[in-house]
Amino acid sequence: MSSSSPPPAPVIAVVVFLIKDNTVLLGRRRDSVGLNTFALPGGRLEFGESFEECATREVKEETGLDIKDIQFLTVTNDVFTEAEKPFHSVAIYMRASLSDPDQIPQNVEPDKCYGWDWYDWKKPPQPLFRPLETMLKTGLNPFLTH
Ligand code: 8DG
Ligand code: MG
Repeated sequence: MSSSSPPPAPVIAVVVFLIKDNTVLLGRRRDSVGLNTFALPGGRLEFGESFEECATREVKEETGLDIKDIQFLTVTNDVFTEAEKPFHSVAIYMRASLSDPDQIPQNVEPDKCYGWDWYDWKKPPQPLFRPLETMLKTGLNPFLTH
């Protein structure tokens, strides 16, 4: 970034702890930000959306799954200064469950993700996407409000 260009505006994203029994849905990122790290489904809030609408849309777009019982969990504020293009992201974390527990996740955006699977949140795969790792260290348990 040249010293004359203003920094990019912070991005607002909604990400979803999709819970099934004792497990949570994670996918390995295929993106320059957090390449190869495990992250939740989610993406940028679009104009006029509620957090619940954004959660529903992003989960559907990335995994093909339909969700229900969507609740607010927490919010995080991360600045990625070491990224190729530095950026600042505010993430709204929601939790949800599957509308139909027999539904199977699809890798709808294979250019952005290596695939989705269910993982035990007590033994999450490594490495986690850094903002998710930071959130985990706060001790918040997404299962408690279940
Ligand atoms: P979009 O263009 O489809 O709207 O966005 P995206 O391409 O799906 O964006 P993303 O990188 O998946 O998510 C947006 C931001 O959310 C991401 O850059 C940083 C923040 N974020 C967290 N934690 C997590 C997480 O666990 N998963 C995802 N996907 N994003 C997260 O802070
Ligand atoms: Mg995404």
